[in-house]
Amino acid sequence: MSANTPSLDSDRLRALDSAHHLHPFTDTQALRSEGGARIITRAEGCHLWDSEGHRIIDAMAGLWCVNVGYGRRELAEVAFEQMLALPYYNQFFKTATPPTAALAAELATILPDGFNHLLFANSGSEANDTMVRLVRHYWNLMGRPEKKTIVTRWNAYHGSTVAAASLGGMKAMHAQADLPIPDIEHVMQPYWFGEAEPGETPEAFGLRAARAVEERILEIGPDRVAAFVGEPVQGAGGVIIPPDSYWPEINRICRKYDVLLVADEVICGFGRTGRWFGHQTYGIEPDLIPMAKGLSSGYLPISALGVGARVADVLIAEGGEFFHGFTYSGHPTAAAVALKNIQIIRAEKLVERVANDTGPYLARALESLADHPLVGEVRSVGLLGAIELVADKQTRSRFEPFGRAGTLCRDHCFAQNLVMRACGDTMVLSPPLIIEPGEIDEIVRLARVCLDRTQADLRD
Ligand code: PXG
Repeated sequence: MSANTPSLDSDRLRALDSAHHLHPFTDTQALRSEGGARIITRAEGCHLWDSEGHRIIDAMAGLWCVNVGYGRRELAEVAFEQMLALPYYNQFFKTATPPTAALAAELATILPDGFNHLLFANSGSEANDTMVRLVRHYWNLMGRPEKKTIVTRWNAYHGSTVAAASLGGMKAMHAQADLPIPDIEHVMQPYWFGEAEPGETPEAFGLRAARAVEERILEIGPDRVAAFVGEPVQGAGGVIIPPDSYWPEINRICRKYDVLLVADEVICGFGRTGRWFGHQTYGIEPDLIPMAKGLSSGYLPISALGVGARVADVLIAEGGEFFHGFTYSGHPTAAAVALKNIQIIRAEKLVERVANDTGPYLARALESLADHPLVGEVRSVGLLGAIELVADKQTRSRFEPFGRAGTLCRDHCFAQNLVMRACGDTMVLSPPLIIEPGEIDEIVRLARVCLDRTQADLRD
């Protein structure tokens, strides 16, 4: 427990938390009835410790974000130094701060050609809101104000603000807040395992899913479509890895109808797929790139929107003042941490390590679970993995009610001190990029125990 945390015992902490804290994406009543939250007190590398002293392996890197692993002194030191020198200053009104300028320049070196400009924000949701505002502003500047509709996918996740939740395709989120906002439309996702017709190859399915975008553009009218937004690999939707045919066809369609292409790199960025960015893994040619999470490995909140030349040139030459920004846009302490984080990723060759070593190792390790009776498919790219839980391996039918198998499995993981997420009946993992083969073995060994126990529960 840190020096600043009052030394309360875990039961007292849990009671206070239950009494006062409304957690994100949480049924408070259910959490209370289950005895409250698990309290995480420290972490090192790929492991967490809770207030009861359990050592937990974190196969999710927090929430897909702690790319360089926990316990990095260099990041703490850089934050400390920056806080002493200049904890905060804004970037409005003709001022800049050294770490923020340096971070923008550093990002321009790792982004693709033409991406020389960044807008900063504090979360992935804010980066996506910024993107929506910029897309609308761009088409207005182009003298095409009717080009307003943004096409996205069902089961995508782009954040929790009004615009970001609207872009996302999570129906439960829409239902609670009367979303989506106007001018956002959803099409099918490239989820071969879940949505392909019997006998349909991944390649044919990928083309069909991409052409759903084209059909929608034609229905709306190309003159009214502003942008298509997608995660290179859908993360929170269940690590949906698109067939190879999907993204090249999306590139073609977006170019053909003059639709901006946005690659939401909030999860895929900063080495997760074995390249610096997921769009490089899939040959996506984006115009705008929202990023967050791995940008600072979650050590401080910071996000950015990479703006490609097509939009940046118009914005700068013709846009005048862009009336947008947050108090903490380009926060100098967060920027200093992000810059150091990128230097660590570079120095330790973590991207190359994911591509050549740990990514292939994870793929082989997951493959060893494919024979399990509950497992319908395993898939991975880089250090993003998924295990599909099914009632029948041949027909891919699911257990009823949908989501129960995933919840049971996740609870067994919890009890085994393994953090793995359940997205419906898909177990997903996204460990820190510093993970060692032995730790991948530990995850897969524990996962098998959890699958066995889940199967036993489902039989009862
Ligand atoms: N885009 C993508 C692709 C994301 O995964 C966001 C935007 C929003 O980022 P912020 O920083 O506003 O949360 C995300 C966030 C989960 C989970 O349970 C996933 C996210 C956030 C919280 C939980 O899988 N992704």
